[in-house]
Amino acid sequence: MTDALTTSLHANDSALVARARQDSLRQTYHFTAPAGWLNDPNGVGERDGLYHLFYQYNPKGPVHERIHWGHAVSIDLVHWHDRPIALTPGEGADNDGCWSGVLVPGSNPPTIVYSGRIEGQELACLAEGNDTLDEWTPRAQPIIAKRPQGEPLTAYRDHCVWSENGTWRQLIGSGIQGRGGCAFLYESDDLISWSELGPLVVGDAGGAGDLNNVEWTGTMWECVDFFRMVPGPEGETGPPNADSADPHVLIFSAWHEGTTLHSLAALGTYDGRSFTIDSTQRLDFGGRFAYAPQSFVDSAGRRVLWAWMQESRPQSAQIRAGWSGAMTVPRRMWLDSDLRLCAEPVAELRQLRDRAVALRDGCGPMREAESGELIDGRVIDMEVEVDLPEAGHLEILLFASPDGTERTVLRIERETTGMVHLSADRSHSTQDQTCDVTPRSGSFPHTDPTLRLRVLTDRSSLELFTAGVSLTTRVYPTRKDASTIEVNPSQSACVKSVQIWPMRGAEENDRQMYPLR
Ligand code: DQQ
Repeated sequence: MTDALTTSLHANDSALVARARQDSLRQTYHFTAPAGWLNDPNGVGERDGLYHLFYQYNPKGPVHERIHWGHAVSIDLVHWHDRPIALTPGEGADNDGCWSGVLVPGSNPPTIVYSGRIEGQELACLAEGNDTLDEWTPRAQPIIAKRPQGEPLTAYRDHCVWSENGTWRQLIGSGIQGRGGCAFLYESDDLISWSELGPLVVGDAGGAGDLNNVEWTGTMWECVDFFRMVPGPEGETGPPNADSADPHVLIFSAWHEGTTLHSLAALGTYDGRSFTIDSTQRLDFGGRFAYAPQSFVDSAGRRVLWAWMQESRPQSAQIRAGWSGAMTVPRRMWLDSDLRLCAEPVAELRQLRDRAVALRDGCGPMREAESGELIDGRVIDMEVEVDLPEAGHLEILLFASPDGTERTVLRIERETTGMVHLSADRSHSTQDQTCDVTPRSGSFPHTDPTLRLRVLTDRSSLELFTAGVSLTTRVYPTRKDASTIEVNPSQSACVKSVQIWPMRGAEENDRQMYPLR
């Protein structure tokens, strides 16, 4: 299609982009689609010094329909440049959508394995790309023609592909009815013909299905991501390897009958045929707000992960806004010595920090207004160091109007049990009664009295990191003045330092729904 024709065909697209840009709740330094709908990160990777982020994308509007693969590239994980849409639903097995998948690490030609959707079901499909990863040719037929035959499945989609001892291996997320979520293992010499090796692991759906249980593993596992990781802050990480005694991690997103619950990480041992789970942990205390994560290892050896920050306002509001869905900031992942999977924002994010504003040190409450500098607290990076004795706590008010009627409260409390409790109270985060404002919380073991907190706000998103733990959520303040920050320690707590950096936006100008080469 010529550029002129493309431009006229998509005359309304610029209106959608303009509408999304006008929304004062749209992120400024987190990755979002030009407008329309975004969900899972897909095909994340680094090739020839360039980072690639593909993603579930509907360029027609902010609803989950006929999903394409959007594509953007970056040299620093922070500034992204749109590339042409990589996958578009076609005539064959992906007629109704190109659902999640991966850019196969080390594939040549570059290869995407994804879930083609047709008539309400998904099958494994494959597309081959050119050197720049801008042009993709999908194969007409699925590479695995049928779901595993045997016990009835709840669903079957999403892929993790790696090379192990000279062969390709693949996991496909699924669930066995009446038993639990699972991942099926396959093997191939050429990425095209695959033999089924059976389930790698089957979870325990535990019967009833308590949607409020933040650790429930669901009846289906979406977006499986499987890798090997050596414990330690700089521990080596790579694809699964049955010859290694290193811990293996299986990240999956627990799903039940259409409800996206939360992402979990299972730690255990891999013997080439099966994965024995020793422990399961929450990936993020925000639950569904850090959903469908996918990670890759970059050329520096870091494991970097993104997740989809779902919306918490109704679909009608998303349609009015012209956009839906953002990525978390890219997170560096590592395993601590207790085999807890940890996360922190990648160091590159700091380049977006504007001049720092420091609040006075001390033990009483403090407001950012006291610093004498006006900060828009809706788009900040903040570091707080606090000494919290047992039963001491700290509250950080964010997105707060000066009269306090709108506010989101992060609370960090040291319990007497050696645990630290994190919570986000969103009950007063907006006056828009249609938004979901249920609280988010979780506890983790931590005995050091000093806690270092990192808080990132970006207009309608909030990410808290401390000691490798994360809590991600969304908020939709309605008041224009809901931009102040307050730090309130309990009497026994002492704030050692508070630094706030207004963040510069990272989005490029003139984005298009159908980016041209
Ligand atoms: N999103 C994709 C699926 C995946 C789900 C469809 C997870 O492939 O299971 O957009 O959010």
